[in-house]
Amino acid sequence: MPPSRRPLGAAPRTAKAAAAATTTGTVVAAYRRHWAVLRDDGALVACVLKGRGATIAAGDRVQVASGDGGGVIEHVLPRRNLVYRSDAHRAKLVAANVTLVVGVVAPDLAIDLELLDRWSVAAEAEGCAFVVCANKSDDPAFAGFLPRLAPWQRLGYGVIAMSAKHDASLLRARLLGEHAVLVGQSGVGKSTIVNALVPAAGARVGEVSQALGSGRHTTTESTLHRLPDDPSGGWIVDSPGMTQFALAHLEPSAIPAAFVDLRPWLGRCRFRDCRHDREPGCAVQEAVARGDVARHRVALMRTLVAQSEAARRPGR
Ligand SMILES: Nc1nc2c(ncn2[C@@H]2O[C@H](COP(=O)(O)OP(=O)(O)OP(=O)(O)O)[C@@H](O)[C@H]2O)c(=O)[nH]1
Ligand SMILES: [Mg+2]
Ligand SMILES: [Zn+2]
Repeated sequence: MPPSRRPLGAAPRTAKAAAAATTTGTVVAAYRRHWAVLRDDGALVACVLKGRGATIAAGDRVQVASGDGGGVIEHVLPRRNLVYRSDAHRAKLVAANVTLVVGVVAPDLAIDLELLDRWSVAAEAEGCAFVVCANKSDDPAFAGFLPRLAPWQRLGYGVIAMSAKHDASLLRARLLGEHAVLVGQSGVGKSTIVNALVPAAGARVGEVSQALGSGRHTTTESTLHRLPDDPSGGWIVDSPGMTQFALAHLEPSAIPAAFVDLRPWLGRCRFRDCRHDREPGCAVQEAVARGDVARHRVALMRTLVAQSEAARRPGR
């Protein structure tokens, strides 16, 4: 939808009009070289970027000038964080200014539960809360699936069991006032959840594509939706499904503290630069030996640190 236009080249008549030509807004979707921005006055405008090279993701706050038939992003306002995800081939921005990461899983798919660890680490590293959404509670396999999520509950993360097809109110209550992103493998129901929470979302779901005869319908870009009737301005980002979630972009030194269960032991090892492997006096390995920390969590931490260091090595 284009913003109100004035004839090309005509100067704004008053100082007030000049001020009105620039407004702030929130990026709702990012495409290759253009962005959909929801201006604070409620208008949705297609924008291009002034200059080049800026990183812009859904959730970014931007200063937008009215242009001919659209808008121009003049600059990106300072952001509190930027949630990334990556696979073996490339990194992808998920969203900016996030307060809550929602990891969605479902019983009917071969779910790689290590992804829950990776999502929670991504959330902790960006200063976000993390919650697990166990979707498709109407599926017969759900009763056998839910107990598998107990380890994340023990780490202190909430687990919300629900069926997006029937009732998303438990999740909605958790989302109020949050700037949330849904992450999860393809087909777990992220777009169905967004449709249940935001009736006007028009988020694309499997049924749509079936109706169109094109088989599965997969989300290809992150898209932000404002939660209706949330006076505190909550929003939710639907993101494309991914089977891998590499975190090579995280600072190696920041990774151990992103594991909530390791935090109490960090800084207590005999060596200040302890890698928590086989060093004598390693408080983390001692916690593993006592059964206070799961061995696979430390193994994942060390894998992520090694990958992050490898990605920073010169000549790569
Ligand atoms: N039984 C059941 N099916 C569901 C539920 N939620 C979603 N589905 C179905 O699961 C399939 C995938 O749903 P989507 O919402 O497209 O999944 P998605 O996570 O957005 O997938 P991608 O966009 O590929 O990442 C569709 O056929 C939905 O109808 C649920 O609560 N119960
Ligand atoms: Mg989807
Ligand atoms: Zn150690």
